[in-house]
This record gives sequence, C-alpha cells and structure tokens, in this order.
Amino acid sequence: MRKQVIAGNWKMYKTLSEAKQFASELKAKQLDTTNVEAVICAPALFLESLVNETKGSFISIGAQNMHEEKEGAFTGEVSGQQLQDLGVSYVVIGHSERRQYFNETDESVNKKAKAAFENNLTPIICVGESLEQRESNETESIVSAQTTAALEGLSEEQVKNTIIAYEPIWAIGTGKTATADDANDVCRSIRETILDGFGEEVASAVRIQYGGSVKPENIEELLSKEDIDGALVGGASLQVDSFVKLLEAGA
Ligand code: G2H
Repeated sequence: MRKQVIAGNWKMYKTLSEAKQFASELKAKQLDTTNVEAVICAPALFLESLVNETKGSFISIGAQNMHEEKEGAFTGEVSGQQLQDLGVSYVVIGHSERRQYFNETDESVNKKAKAAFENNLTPIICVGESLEQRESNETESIVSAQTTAALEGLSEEQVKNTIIAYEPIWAIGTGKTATADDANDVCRSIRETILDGFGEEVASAVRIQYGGSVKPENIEELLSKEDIDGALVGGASLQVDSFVKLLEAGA
C-alpha cells in the first residue's frame, strides 16, 4: 500500500523565528504517522534550522526548488548537493509558480529530477493545467505530456520513489478546488501514463498528490479517492493547527 504524504509548501512566507516556532510546536504533537509522511517545504534560508529543529521527529524537510547543476557560477541558486549536505530530504520541482514566473520548462524539470536523485533527494514534481486548457478539454493530454517529460530517462526505481503533485493552476490559492472525483480522474490518468512508460509495478508504487486550495474541510474526501496519495498544501500548511488536521486526515 502507498503511504500518504502530506507536504506543506510554505512558498515565500514566514520569518526564521516563525518557522522555528512552527517546527517546535508541530514536533510536540502526538500524531500517529504510521500511514502518513509529514513534509515541510520551506524557503531555502530556513532549511538548516528546520532540519536541526526536527531531527529525530516525524517531520521531514524539503526545499521548494533546486538547480540542476552540482555547483557553478549560478548566482542566487542552490544545488542538490548543498541541500543534501544540510540534511534536506525532499525537493519540490516544477511548481506552476516557477513555471509561470521563472521560466521553468519540462526540460529543466527533468534535469532537476535527475539531479535530485543524484543527491538522494525525493522529488515532488508538479504538473497541472491552466483554466484555458481545462476548458478546451486538454487537461489529460497536458498533464500526461508534463509527466512523461519530467520522468524521461529516470530508472524504474527512481520513478517508484518520485512523488507527482497534480495541481490544477486554476485551483492554486484561489479557494477553488477540483472536485475530489475530477482530481482523482486526473491522478488516475497520470498513473496510466506512468504505467505506459514504466509498467505496472512502478505505476502502482508511485505516489500522486493533489494540490490546490487543500484545507481541513476538503482533505478527507480527496484522500478517500483511490489514486490520490496525499496533498501538497500551501495556505493551509502555514498554521500548526491546520497542518495537524491535514496530517490527521492522512493518518
Ligand atoms: C498550490 C498549493 C501548494 P494552495 O500551489 O503547492 O497552494 O494550497 O495555497 O493552493
């Protein structure tokens, strides 16, 4: 059985002291995490402190982006090697905000996914369609093409350990959520794409999250669906109480 993974994506929110306070409050909670993984994807500046603060707890720490090269003259960038060295274990790749505002492409997403595995980081690869694409019935073809491109050249073992986050762009931070059935249909189509490319064993192992205005009020229904294995959560991951409710729903 696939273990649910609830990942908070803090985006560019919080100060260092707020981040540390959150981690110290969260780790003190008595949560049954047998069936759920808890990940916080924080701004790069906070990663070292958060890794230290959460050591030995049920919480894992992720970055929100990385550069595909190991090192080099890339001002302002952070490499997979540097993340691994800090003790980071996950990295979000190809979030729609990065695709939209920072020219992230399917090709760079693929390079970053490969670099993530080279540095023992679990990639959370985001895919999703725009409103226009949904309205012209292109959702599954767009998401399938993004998935295929992102996973190109990865080994079966690596794909099994990849997390795909299906985030319809029109549902991000807007309060609009895809219905649980619609989200599940797209997650199933992603799994079918992986089945075509990598076979049954890989497709049934890979975890596929839904993301886009997930909150305590809608998470249970989303997670009850067969092909949804967790959530990537922005706004509702910023408060400890709300994040705890999301984890409890996954437990
Ligand atoms: C989608 C999501 C987190 P929110 O970007 O990746 O954010 O839950 O605020 O829609």
